[in-house]
Amino acid sequence: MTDVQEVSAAEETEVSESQIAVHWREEENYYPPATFISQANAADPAIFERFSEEHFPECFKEYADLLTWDRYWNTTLDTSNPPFWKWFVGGRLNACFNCVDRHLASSRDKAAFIWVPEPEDEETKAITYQELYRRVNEFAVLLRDFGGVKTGDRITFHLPMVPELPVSMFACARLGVIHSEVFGGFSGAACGQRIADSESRILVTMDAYYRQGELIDHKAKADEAVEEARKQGVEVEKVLVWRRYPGEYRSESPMVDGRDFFVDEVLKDYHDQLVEPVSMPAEAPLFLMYTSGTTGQPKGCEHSTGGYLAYVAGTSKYYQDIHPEDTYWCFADIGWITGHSYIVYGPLALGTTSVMYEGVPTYPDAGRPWRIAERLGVNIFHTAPTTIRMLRKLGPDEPTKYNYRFKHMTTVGEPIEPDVWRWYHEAVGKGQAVIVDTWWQTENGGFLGSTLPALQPMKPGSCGPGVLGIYPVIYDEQGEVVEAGSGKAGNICIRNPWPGIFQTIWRQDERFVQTYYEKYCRNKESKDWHDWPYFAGDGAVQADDGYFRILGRVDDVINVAGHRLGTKELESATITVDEVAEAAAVPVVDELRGRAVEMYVSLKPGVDPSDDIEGKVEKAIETQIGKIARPKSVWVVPDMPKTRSGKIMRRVIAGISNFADVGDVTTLANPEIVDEIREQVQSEKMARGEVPRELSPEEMEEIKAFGRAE
Ligand code: 6R9
Repeated sequence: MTDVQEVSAAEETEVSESQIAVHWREEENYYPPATFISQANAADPAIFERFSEEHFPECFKEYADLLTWDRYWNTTLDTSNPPFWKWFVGGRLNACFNCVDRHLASSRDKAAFIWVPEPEDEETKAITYQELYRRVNEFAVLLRDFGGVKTGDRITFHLPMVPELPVSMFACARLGVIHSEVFGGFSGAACGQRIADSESRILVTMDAYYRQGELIDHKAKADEAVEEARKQGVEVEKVLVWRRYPGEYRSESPMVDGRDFFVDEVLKDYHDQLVEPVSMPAEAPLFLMYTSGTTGQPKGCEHSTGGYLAYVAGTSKYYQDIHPEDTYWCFADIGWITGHSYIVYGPLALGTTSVMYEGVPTYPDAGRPWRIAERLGVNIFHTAPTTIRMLRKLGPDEPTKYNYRFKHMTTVGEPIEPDVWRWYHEAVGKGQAVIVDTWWQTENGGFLGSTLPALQPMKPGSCGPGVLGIYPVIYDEQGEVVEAGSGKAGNICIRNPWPGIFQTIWRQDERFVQTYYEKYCRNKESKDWHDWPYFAGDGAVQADDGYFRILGRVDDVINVAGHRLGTKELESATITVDEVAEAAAVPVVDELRGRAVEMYVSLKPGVDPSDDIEGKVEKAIETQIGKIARPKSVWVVPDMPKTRSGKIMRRVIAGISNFADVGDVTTLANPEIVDEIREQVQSEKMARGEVPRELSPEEMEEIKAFGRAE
């Protein structure tokens, strides 16, 4: 078929806007080994009945009962002001007490955190529950007496992956102060904006930290942050600076007299002091976590104390299969929701040992994670597809060289290509570990979609069904249910409230309702939760067996001549080419077809770019998806622009492909790659005479909105 014939064929096909063509083949099931099942926290299928819809919302008592309450609640779920759901109303508790104090009696000398610095010759530090208790108390007293904060105030942290971060979090939680951690890799300006939005008067930061073998000067960003916040009308009174090496200042940035203080110096005044945990209402906010939408300012997702903590404790127990004696390593950054829920609050609520690593996965080489796992006896491992791809790319055979054994592994953050999943299973998991592919969002507190590891088989590329007590549904644009097994995609929604759901966007109730509930609300007057499905903003398809395959953000769809193609399926097809390590699909404005696809690929080490690869990628897409999806160009680039949580910034490369503005790149993990790719792609396009016409304002908006990541 010629292009023109394809276009008319496509026009004849009726494709509703919510339906993304889904071309994936069904993958085979994998079953958990008997050794896993025999020890699993959730091994009895009766659990499904306990969490069935007829037992909602009382089923979540099981999660709340994992916590120690100062006062038990009287109403499990209050729906009187939809969609501002309140969980465990009347209950009181303290999150710090639940994660620290209550473990002292049985586990005083057990490691709460094991911290691995990036430099391999620096000593790994174990912080016992007793030590954590002492450090949290001292810092809490400092915040109260020196910082002058009180219950309900906000404090912004701009901290890297160091033990001082959870210490600071728990200190706030102890006082009922709301913490807002800004990912350490973000710019000073990004931090300042979040300080202003949350009206924090105190910024907690660090002088320096290691990344990729380099001691990064971090304090400099605090000055920019304070400046930006001031521009936005908020004055930071104190900047509290932890030091990577207490007593030694490793930043070039001068300390501002009367504003900046070294925490290790001020702490001397609070040596061994204790403060009682403040008993907080279940629905008091515990923290803010900022996330970006496609438009507008970042949203401060406000998470509750009781509902959130119950939800992360419950899901850590059943889905992470954490037992107190496990050594659990979630290889994510605490500056991301995954780290809050599944490095800090969930695992510590269960009293386990949580491993924290300061640096990058491949420093000094791709064997690093496996050396850490072997040395510390890690048996539960949790990371993101981007890390898995990187480790596969740089050291496909490294895991076999180390003698560790994982019983359980997690992937989170992005759809994982089945090919990558299989490497994770075979090479990293040595064919013996169960895998959970957990789908959820910053807004959600904890997992929404996953298999229950001992009771449901795994299927590469699919997260599984809704987790216990979560009832997902796929709607089309008209609000009609898209049936499982229909092969059609649509918008995945959650029909019911759950304890981990965020309470609102900080100080933006209207935006909260509009973004997440307006689309499918059946009756705005209704106080019945059934009328208020939660709109997640992800496209998904549900197979016959009830498993969901997440296609990515609904904005990540490329409409080629009326065919809506999910970026993820294009990328999955591309990654089946042997030489390819990572792939990203973006739209380019195309006179004939409206939009055309451009693929960006990075190659495995040792593979040289060649025309050959371009051909192979085209062929893979043609055979696995169809001619309509054939990319207009395939660009072999050294690396993809990524957020610090590893999500590929498709809007940046879409901007490059369309000769449009790439927007703010200051929060990228690797901003330097942007110019490099732009130079490469645009000069080649100019040489080929492929410079697109000037985009209309609407097209500009579309390109800018492409993808969700910051
Ligand atoms: C936890 C986290 C949320 C978005 C979400 C979706 C994507 C997350 C996924 C996944 C496919 C998974 N996502 N987990 N897609 N499979 N297992 O990542 O939160 O940073 O807010 O991102 O990430 O598109 O909507 P957050």
